Amino acid sequence: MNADSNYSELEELSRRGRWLVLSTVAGSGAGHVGGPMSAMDLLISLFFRGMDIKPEEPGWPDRDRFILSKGHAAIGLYTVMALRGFFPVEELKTFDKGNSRLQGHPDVTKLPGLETSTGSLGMGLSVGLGFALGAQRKQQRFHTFVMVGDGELQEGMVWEALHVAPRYQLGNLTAILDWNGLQQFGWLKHQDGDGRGDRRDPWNNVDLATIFANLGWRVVLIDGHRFDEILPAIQESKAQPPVGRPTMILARTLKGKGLSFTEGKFEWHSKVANATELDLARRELQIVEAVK
Ligand SMILES: Cc1ncc(C[n+]2csc(CCOP(=O)(O)OP(=O)(O)O)c2C)c(N)n1
Ligand SMILES: [Mg+2]
Repeated sequence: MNADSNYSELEELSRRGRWLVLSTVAGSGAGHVGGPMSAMDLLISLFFRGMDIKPEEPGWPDRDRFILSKGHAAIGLYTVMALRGFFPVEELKTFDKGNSRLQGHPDVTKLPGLETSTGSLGMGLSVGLGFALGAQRKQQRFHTFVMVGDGELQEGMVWEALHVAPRYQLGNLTAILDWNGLQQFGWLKHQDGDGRGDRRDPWNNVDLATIFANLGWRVVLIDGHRFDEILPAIQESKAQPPVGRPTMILARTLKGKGLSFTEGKFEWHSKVANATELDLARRELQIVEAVK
């Protein structure tokens, strides 16, 4: 996976995170798996290395901001926040219950540590742009990170933010595209003239790096599962002058990353693991403790 073994702690956290995603969704009987798995290494990198945060003081004014614009991957974010100490890992068992702080999609009114509510795709980058613009105007030094899905990138509002952020010279803003090549459903075989338009992956063979660069973004293309590429990309983003080019990290990822039966399978976008799958996952992720 990674070229050297300096990242064993992060790899261990990612394995544990992936296990908690799968087992928590199984426990609650509903939720998303594929998107949280593709984002896990990026989230672990942000919360355990990249961002300046204080889990014991989630409202710390100087904290770096993170927005999970692809809010359906909430269980991935909650898992990483729990592992980082924002709340007890045990609380993950309440995921998606009516009175839980851990709603199926992030609810900023419920859980300290969230910066905004998401779930309706398309809005997070605009919110992050507002945070970054406010910080720039008030000369606050925090950095804002926004994770966007590649399916989400089809939402028009994302492109408004993509267009505007460089014009405000928001060097304190970083977008991370979780470019896993899949969305909610698979890609139907394309047939010309079937009257339904082109049904293939809309970003396949699209040179997004050039498009974003031409809009004025500083573009970094990485493997979103290699810590030796993720961590420098995050650090270099934060090192940008706050009045400068915003950064777009194009992270190539694998939906369902980490498990033989979920990798690259759109069916695992939102699916509940059965007992056999949980057993297999425990072995593949090298989870030793007995879990529910
Ligand atoms: C505005 C809006 N339209 C549709 C949905 C339903 N929806 C939830 S996830 C999803 C697919 C998202 O794909 P992508 O952004 O690629 O996420 P990932 O592959 O990382 O799971 C859709 C269509 C939604 N949440 N919001
Ligand atoms: Mg996707």
